[in-house]
Formats: sequence, structure tokens, C-alpha cells
Amino acid sequence: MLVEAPGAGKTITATKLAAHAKLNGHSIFIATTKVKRAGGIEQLQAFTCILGLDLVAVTSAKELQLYIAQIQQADVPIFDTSGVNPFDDDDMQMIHEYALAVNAEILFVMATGADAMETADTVRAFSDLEAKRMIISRLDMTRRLGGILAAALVGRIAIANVSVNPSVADGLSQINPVSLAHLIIPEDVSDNQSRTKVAQ
Ligand SMILES: Nc1nc2c(ncn2[C@@H]2O[C@H](COP(=O)(O)OP(=O)(O)OP(=O)(O)O)[C@@H](O)[C@H]2O)c(=O)[nH]1
Ligand SMILES: [Mg+2]
Repeated sequence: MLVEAPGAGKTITATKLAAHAKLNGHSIFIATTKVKRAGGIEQLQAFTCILGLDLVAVTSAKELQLYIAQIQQADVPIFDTSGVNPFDDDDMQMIHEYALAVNAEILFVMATGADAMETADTVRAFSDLEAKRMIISRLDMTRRLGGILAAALVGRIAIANVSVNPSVADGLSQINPVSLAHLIIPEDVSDNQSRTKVAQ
């Protein structure tokens, strides 16, 4: 279950995960929360259509629970959620209910570039969700990694994968301690290509 603030990169991450799973011959269950924002579902639907997947859109945890058999049967169940405000109790309650309903692992999708203190506060506010892993998005777009490092440290959250471009076909990239160190202390901070290469 991909969770974070609006615009963090959850939907692109969901499509990257789905495309990767599809290319590897895995069965996929993919769902999203119905959002009030115009085009909210259509964005994901455009990709699931291309991948030949049915997209399930739900409005409540109870509704999601109806799909439990399909979720358990799928090799890769993916749940894209609408952006939540970590300081809003109703939003947090909603995410909790969705996760509990299907026993989902919460994966944070965190965009780089945010203020470190702010991100630390956000992760503290999210701590009840007990996320163990996060995916970092927009690594290609920023030079400041303090935010995501603060998130990892404060929340004791491991970095699972990173996203270095918006292209679904390119998928997610792996990262290890050495490549992360190169990103933090690059040889040439102005060289966008070398940063992207390191992350890949
Ligand atoms: N350059 C770049 N752009 C990205 C990356 N990941 C996501 N984006 C872009 O960031 C924007 C927001 O991504 P979404 O996946 O729609 O974000 P979201 O978290 O689903 O947003 P909401 O559903 O509104 O909460 C889109 O324009 C994406 O193309 C990345 O790794 N690099
Ligand atoms: Mg989205």
C-alpha cells in the first residue's frame, strides 16, 4: 500500500511496480482509492489499460476487503492511495483502516527535496502506520537529500527502491549504501547525468 502526501509519486510508483511485475510474468491485483480530484483515477487507469490490468477503485476499507481472495491470490498486490495529510486524524484513520482490512504493508513514497525538519515531523506523524520501507521518488529532480535521510533516520525506515525519472518503462532503481554515499557527496553536484547513473 503506497502512502504519502499529495503529489509524492505514489501513482507513478504503482504503475512502475505493476509494469515490472507484468514484464516478469507475475499476477497482479491493483486497486486505488476513489478520489474527489478530477482525473485522479483516470491517471492510473491509463496505465492499467496499457498493461491489460483491471483497476479496482474503492471508497472504503470494507469495499477493499471484498477483494481479499483476489489480493491473496495475486503475486503482486498493489494499492495506490490518494494523498493524505499526516496531521489530519481522519486521513490517518482512513489509511489505517485500509491497511488493516487487507493486512497490507505500508510503503511510504517520499519525494526528495523537502525540508529535513519538516520531513522528520511528517514521519513522526505517520509513525502509527509502522512503515518499515520507503521508496524515494524524484531523485533526479533535487540536490538536497536531507529530507529523505531525516525520514529514514527518524522513522527507522529502510530505503527500498528509488525513482529517478517519471518514465514508467524505466521502472524503479535499486540503491545501496555506496551509491547513496555517492549521491550525498557527488564528485560533481551539477552533473545531473552522473547522479542519475549512480542511482541506477
Ligand atoms: N522527474 C520525476 N518525476 C516524477 C518521479 N516520480 C513521480 N514524478 C512526477 O511527479 C508528479 C506526481 O506524481 P504522482 O505519481 O501523480 O503523485 P501521487 O503521489 O500519486 O499524487 P496524488 O495522487 O495527487 O497524491 C507526476 O507529474 C509524476 O510524473 C520521478 O522519480 N522523477
Ligand atoms: Mg496518485
